[in-house]
Amino acid sequence: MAKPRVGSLMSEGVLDGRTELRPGVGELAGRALEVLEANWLGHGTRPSRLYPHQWSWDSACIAMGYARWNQARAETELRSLFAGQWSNGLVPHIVFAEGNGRYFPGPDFWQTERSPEAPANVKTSGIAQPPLHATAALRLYRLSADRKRATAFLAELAPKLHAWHSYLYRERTRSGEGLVEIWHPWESGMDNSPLWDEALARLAPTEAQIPPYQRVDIELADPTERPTDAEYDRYVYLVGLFRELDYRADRIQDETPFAVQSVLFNSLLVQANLDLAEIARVLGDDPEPFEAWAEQTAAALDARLWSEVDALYVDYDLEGEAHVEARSAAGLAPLYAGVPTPERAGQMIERLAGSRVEVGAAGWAVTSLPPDDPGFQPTRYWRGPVWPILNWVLQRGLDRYGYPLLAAELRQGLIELSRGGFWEHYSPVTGAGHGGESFAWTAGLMLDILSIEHETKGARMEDAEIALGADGTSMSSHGRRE
Ligand code: 2M8
Repeated sequence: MAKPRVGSLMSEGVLDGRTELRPGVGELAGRALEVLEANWLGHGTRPSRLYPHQWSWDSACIAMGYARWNQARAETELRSLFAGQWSNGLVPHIVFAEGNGRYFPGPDFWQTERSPEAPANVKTSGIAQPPLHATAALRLYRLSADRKRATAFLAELAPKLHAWHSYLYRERTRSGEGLVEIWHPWESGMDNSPLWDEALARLAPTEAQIPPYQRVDIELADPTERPTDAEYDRYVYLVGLFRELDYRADRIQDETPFAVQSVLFNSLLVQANLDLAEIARVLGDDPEPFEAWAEQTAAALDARLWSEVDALYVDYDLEGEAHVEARSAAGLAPLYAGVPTPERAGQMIERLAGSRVEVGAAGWAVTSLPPDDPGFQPTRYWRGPVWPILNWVLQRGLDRYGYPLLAAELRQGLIELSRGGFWEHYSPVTGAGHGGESFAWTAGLMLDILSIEHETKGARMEDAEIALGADGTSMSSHGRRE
């Protein structure tokens, strides 16, 4: 199958007028900041109209995006997310902004008050999302205009990050091997990826086992781009089960019919541990425990999840007692964390999980499912579209292993796509945006991509409308200071 080319469609003007704007880098950053501003809830940032609360890994990416531009806002973003942290250390995947917009499942469905470990004054979900938070906090420190202030913020956040990682190692590993497990597809961040199909197919809940519910997402978004009802039944069934178990981690681990060691989740955790070790060094604390976690998880990824045939790391289904059959660019994530040997890295980069598509004249990106996979659907959620986070992870990995040209081309692909707007995801066939529009997560990652471009190429980032204040505050294109 020929690789789809986005660029030709763009240059021929087949796509709508949005792509004709071709703003300069500074203007792109300004637009990204406007998207963040439009999604600001007063204490944290919602991903988009479709997701009217604070999401865990979205917020980490948003804070990272703000790092160069608005130190105060980045701190507030993380502080607000961690206000929802449970006493056992769990950072929940949603911190609800009550009374704000419609979303299912909301706090009434989660009923996390059943757990004495849930915070009393903040409503949250009861499951996790990938751990990017220490990485965001360190990035914030490194890009800060005001180092003293940034150090104080690190000191405030470090114990919470420590508690979060402790939770993962204490409650989410088995037999001390160092790979953490997810108990719900939502915990992977890649909700309806084919990676979970086999494990979900085994669940087959009866009607009586599925608590009554009504989807909101398909009222607000195109149902052909969203997960199916059969998938939602299983998502809801699992939440119902965790709710019945009062969110007790020990009981869930014993009883959950869905438990997977995710390559992406564990890779992000390895790097987050390394970043936590660095934070400890900055604060004059002992980095060793975090380095030990990083080493343990990296070694387990390498020993247990590498597939020589595919030149890729593959997830492990603990309930099915088998490696997951589906392949996705998420399996390249260990590059990001420095896990593979240079030789393995070379093999991975040569194949790129078969997921590479060209974007524009000089860019490319990876899709969420290889275009030649029979299940590839270019606009259905995690079953084909180009997703910014997977590409952000990969470009970091390429730089890390000494492939700066490839990394720069990948960033170029993302920049090209973002010129058509900050969408939740993009069709690898047409380059058009899909899912939620004016998406904060995408805007946050683009700001970080532009920062990396600045660091690696010295690209001009200054824009008449965006001036970084000497006090570490920034002026947005609205002319407002924070
Ligand atoms: C998507 O997930 C939520 C559930 O958490 C949903 O579909 O309702 C995923 O893409 C997830 O990774 C993301 O964090 C969230 C908000 O952007 O949306």
